[in-house]
Amino acid sequence: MNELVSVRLEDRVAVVTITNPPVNALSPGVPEGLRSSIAAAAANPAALAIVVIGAGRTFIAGADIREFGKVVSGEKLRGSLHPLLLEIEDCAKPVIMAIHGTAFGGGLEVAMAGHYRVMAPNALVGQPEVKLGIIPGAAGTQRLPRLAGVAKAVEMCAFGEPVGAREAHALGIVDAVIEGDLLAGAVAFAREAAGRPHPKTRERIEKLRDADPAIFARARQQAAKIRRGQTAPLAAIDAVESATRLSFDEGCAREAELFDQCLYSAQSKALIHAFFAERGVSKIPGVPRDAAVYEIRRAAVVGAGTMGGGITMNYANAGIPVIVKETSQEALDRGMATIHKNYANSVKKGKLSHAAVHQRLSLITPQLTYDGFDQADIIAEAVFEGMALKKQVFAEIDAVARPGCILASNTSYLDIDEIASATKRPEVVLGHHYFSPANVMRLLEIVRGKATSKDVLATSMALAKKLNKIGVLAGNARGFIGNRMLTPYLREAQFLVEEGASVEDVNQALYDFGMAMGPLAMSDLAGLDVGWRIRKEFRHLEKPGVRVPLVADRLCEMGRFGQKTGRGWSQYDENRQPSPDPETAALIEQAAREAGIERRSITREEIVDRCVLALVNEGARVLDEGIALRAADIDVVYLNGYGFPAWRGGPMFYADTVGLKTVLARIEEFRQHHSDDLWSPAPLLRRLAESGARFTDFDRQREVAAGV
Ligand code: 3H9
Repeated sequence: MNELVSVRLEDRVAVVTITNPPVNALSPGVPEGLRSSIAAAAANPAALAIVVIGAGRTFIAGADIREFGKVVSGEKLRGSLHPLLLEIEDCAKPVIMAIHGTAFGGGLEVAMAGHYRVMAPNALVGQPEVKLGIIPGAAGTQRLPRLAGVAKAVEMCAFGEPVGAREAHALGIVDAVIEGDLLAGAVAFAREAAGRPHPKTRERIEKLRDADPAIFARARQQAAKIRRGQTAPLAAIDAVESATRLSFDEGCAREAELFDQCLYSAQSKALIHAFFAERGVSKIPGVPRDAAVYEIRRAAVVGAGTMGGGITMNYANAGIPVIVKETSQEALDRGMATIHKNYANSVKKGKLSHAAVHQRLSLITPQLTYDGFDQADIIAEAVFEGMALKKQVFAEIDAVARPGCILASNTSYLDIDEIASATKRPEVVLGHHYFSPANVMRLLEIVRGKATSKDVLATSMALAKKLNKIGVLAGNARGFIGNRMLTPYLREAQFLVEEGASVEDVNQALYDFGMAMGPLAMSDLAGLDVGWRIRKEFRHLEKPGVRVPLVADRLCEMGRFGQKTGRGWSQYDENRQPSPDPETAALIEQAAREAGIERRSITREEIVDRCVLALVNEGARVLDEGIALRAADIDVVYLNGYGFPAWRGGPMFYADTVGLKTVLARIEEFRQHHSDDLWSPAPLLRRLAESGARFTDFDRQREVAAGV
C-alpha cells in the first residue's frame, strides 16, 4: 500500500486499486504498492479473494516508458516485476484481475499472473512492446501462449496488435466479459471463485503441446515483410518459441536475454523517441491545451479529386456530415466513383462492413453548388495547386461561409497568407495539408498563417485526432516542413542518377536503408506532373547558376508522369510492377553528357548519405527558422508522411545517432565536391555539432524556454 496502490474490503473481497494517472503505468512505487497490498489482503482473514483494478480510464497500460532511458540494466526493470508476478500467482487466495481500458505490455503480464481475468466489453489486451523495439520482459512471452495458444501469442507478441474482449474471451486470455459495472462484476466473480481451486497460468501447459513449427516459420517470414529491418519482432518469435521447448523458468531466462538485447538496441531508442514525439506534437507554446475548441459538426470540401475525395472520406469516417463540391458533373461522378471504390476495397479486405460503408456514404453529399456551405463549421479546399485558382476559391467561400467557420487549404507548397488575403477573415484561414492517399496516411500538417488564431489551431489539433490523424504544426514556408525538406532529398536522388548511379541503384539503396520506397519510385507513385506544376509556379525564384535536376522536366514533357501513365523514372506493367526503363536511362545519359557531368560509379553509402543528409541539413534550417517547433516534430512528419523507417526514429533522430559532428563533416565533404549553394551546412547544425549537442537537446531547451 502506498499513494499509488490502495486496498479496501468490499463484500468480503479485498479490492486493490492502482491510481497512477494518466494510464496507470508501472512506475516506481506501483509494483511495490501491488506487492504490499496483495500481501495485506492475503493476510486479512476477512478477505476471501482479491480483485485488482485500475482507477480512472484504464487498467495498467504497461511499464513506465519514461523510465526506460534511466534504466541502467534490464535486470532492474524486470527485477521489479517478474518476482512480483510469481508471488501473485502463488497467492493462497484467488486473485482476479479486472480489466478496463487497456491492459498492455506489463499490464497484460500482471493480469496473466492473476488466477482469473474479467474484462469490460470495450477493453483491449495486448503485448505492444515490439512497437517500442522491445519484447515482453515479465514472462509475457511465456504466459500468453499458455492462455491464448501458441499461434495467437506469436502474432500478438511479434506484431503488437491488441485484441478486444470477445476475442480475448474466446481465446482463453480472460475468463469472463462483464457487461455493466466492472468492479461489481469482478467482486461477484471473486466471491464465486473463492471456493474453487485456482489455476496458475505458468503451470498450464495444455496449449503448448504439439505447437506446429510452421507457426514460427510463417511469423518470421511475415515479420521480414511487414516489419522489414526490425529486430524485436524476431526476438519476440524466438521467445514464444522457447515457451514450447523449455520449462517456464528456462523460457523466462531466454526471454530475459532477448529482452536485454532489445532494450539496449538503437532501434528501441528510436521507436521510443517516435512514441513520445507523436504524443508531443500537440503541445504548442502559447496555445494552452484547453484553448477554446470549436465543435466541428458539419464539413464541406471544395474539389473531389484524389485529395478532395480522400479528405471527404476522412470526415465521413469520423461521423461528420460532409458536402463535396466539384465544378462539373463529370469530375464529381469520377470523384464519387473513387470514393465508392475505396470503400468497396475496405469491405473486400474485411476492414469495414457493408452497413458501415452505407452509413459513411450516407454522410456525403456530392454537389455542384455552394448550397449548404453556410452551415459548415469547416470548409476544406482541395483544388489544383495554383495560387490564382486557390485565391478565387477562397474569395468564393469567404462569400458563403458563416462567421467563425474555419477555412483550410490543402495546398502543399503555397503561401497561406497570400491565400488568406483573398478573404476578409485571415484569422480563420490556415493550411490542412494531407498526404496522399489522404484517407490512409496519418499525417496532417497544420499550417499557421500569420493571422491564424490560437482557437483555430487548437481546434485543428483536436480535429486531427478525431479524424485519426497526427496533426503537426508547421510554419508558412514554401513546402512547409515535409515538402520543403523533400526538395533537396529528391534533388540529390536526381543528381546521383545524372552522376552515374542507375534509377534502380538509388531506389534500392534507400529502400535498404529502410525507406518505404526509393525516392524516384515515390516520385513515380505521386505523379511527376505534381512536381512539374510546382516547379513552373516557382521557376522565377530559381537562383541563376545553381545546378538543378535535368531529367524530371524532360520526362514530363514526354508525357511520362510515372505510374499513372505507365512510364516515368521506371516503366510499369498493368499491375504497377516497375522495371528498368532503357529510354529513361538513355535520357539521363544524354542530359548528363550535354551538361558536361562526368559519370562515375557511386557507392550505396554515398547514395544514402547524400539523400538522407540533405533531409537533415534542410531539417535543421526548418527548425532554426521556427517552421517546425521541434526536431521531433520533423521526425513525426517524416515517419508518418514519407515512409521514413520508424526504427531509425526519423531523420533528425537518425542524425543524432550518427553524431552531429560526423554529419557536419560529411556535409562539408559534399560542399567541397559540389557547391556552397547546395551543401552549405545549416547554421543550427553547425552550432549543435560544435558544442557537442544533439537535436534532442535543442528540443529540450526550446521546450523549457517556451514553457510547454
Ligand atoms: C512494457 O510494458 C514492458 C513490459 O514487458 C515490462 C518489462 C519488464 N509509460 O497515448 P496517449 C502517456 S513496455 C509512460 O495520448 P491514449 C503518454 O505519453 C510498455 N507514459 O493516450 C501521454 O502522456 P502526455 C507497453 C505513458 O488514450 C499519456 O500517457 N505498453 C505510457 O490515446 C496519454 O497517452 C505500451 O506500449 C507508458 N507505458 O492511449 C502502451 N503510455 O499526456 C503505450 C502512455 O504527457 N501506450 N503514456 O503526452 C499506449 O499505447 C497508449 O498511450 C494508450 C492510451 C493506449 C495506453
